[in-house]
Amino acid sequence: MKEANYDESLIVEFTLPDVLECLNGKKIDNAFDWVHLRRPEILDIFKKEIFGYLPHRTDKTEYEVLSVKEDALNNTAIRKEIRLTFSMNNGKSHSFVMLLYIPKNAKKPVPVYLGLNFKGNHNCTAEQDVLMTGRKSDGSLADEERSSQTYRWQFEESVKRGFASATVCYHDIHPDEKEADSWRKSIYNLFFSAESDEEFHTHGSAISAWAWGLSRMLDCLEAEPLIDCSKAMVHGHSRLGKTSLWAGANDPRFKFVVSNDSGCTGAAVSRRCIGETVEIITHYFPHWFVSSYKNYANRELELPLEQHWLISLIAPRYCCIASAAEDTWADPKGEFLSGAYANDVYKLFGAETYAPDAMPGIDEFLTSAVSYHIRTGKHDQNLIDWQHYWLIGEKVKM
Ligand code: GTR
Repeated sequence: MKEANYDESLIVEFTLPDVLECLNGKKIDNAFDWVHLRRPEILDIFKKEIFGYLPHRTDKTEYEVLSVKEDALNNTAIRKEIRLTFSMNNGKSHSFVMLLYIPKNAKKPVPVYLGLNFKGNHNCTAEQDVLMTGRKSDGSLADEERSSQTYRWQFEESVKRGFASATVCYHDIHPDEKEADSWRKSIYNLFFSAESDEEFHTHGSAISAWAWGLSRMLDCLEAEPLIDCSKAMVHGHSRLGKTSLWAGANDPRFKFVVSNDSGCTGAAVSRRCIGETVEIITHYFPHWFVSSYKNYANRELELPLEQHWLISLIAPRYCCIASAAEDTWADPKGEFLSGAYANDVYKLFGAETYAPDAMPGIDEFLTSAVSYHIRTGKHDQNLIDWQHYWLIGEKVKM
């Protein structure tokens, strides 16, 4: 395997594939044609080449409120734990538990942040009586520790600012395991009668399963009277940042999409081959993508798409791309550039992103329809990132 390169001078010269040129050669110059002609084409290209197909809705969906706490987070929030159960007429079913905080003083429906977590709902909150979630395919908890990543979630500060916030552990939707048969413990198991694991991996991926889960969380929140689902905001860190972008591309109900340190096959421009590459990512994490994606290893210049196309699928909605200064593996500059290159599409709607030479200083927030920051520190999500997400959240509120 080729070692990761961090030297900009070694980038092989490339031209970007044209986001506005349809497969039949037609050049898009207005928002209507973008929405009806080019956007569906691009969504299909991403499905075929990288992320596969999202499952569709199940025959039956049930929501069971498992607990309600009226004085959560130091009496600032109402906390709910809700089990979402999905079943098919063939008798198969799958469920996961969502943790939800709603501002206690909400007088009218409030906007909501949704995100998946890595280590279980119990790990995201300081509250010790939250159900432990996040099971691997063998049924064991992925992480038994409580409260070690509360800084990534900032629940109390979010509710104080008038936002609800919800999370589910990603393992409970699709286990993050590279074994070829792990999809059989995922939500996909309800839909796929794939004879072989190979057939599944041709069409489905963990990232599509997780993106599907985010949309199902939003369906459930639509039944909550104190939540305004016309103001839903999806966020995700790293592999879950790739997922939030994919969820935002597929589900236009997400009015604000956050990519936190999503890097390779997230916000970063693949053709730059800085930090993680297609070869590296498909070697270590083959299950995140359809199996054919690995054929682009060391052939990034031949990709029939580029990652700014993914940001363009979110236009004209708000998108925030966040990088971290020490996260060179994710190629901060490449993440920034995708936002700039997506401007071709945003401007069809009269919205604007930013110029490719406008990279802001550390910890400065560049706010436009696509916003960007590069935070001090390492690959993570913390209070500084949230300060930017709340800023855009205030725009979504209006
Ligand atoms: C890394 C992977 C990245 C990123 C990260 C994460 O090891 O190479 O693409 O997604 O994992 O999800 O934490």
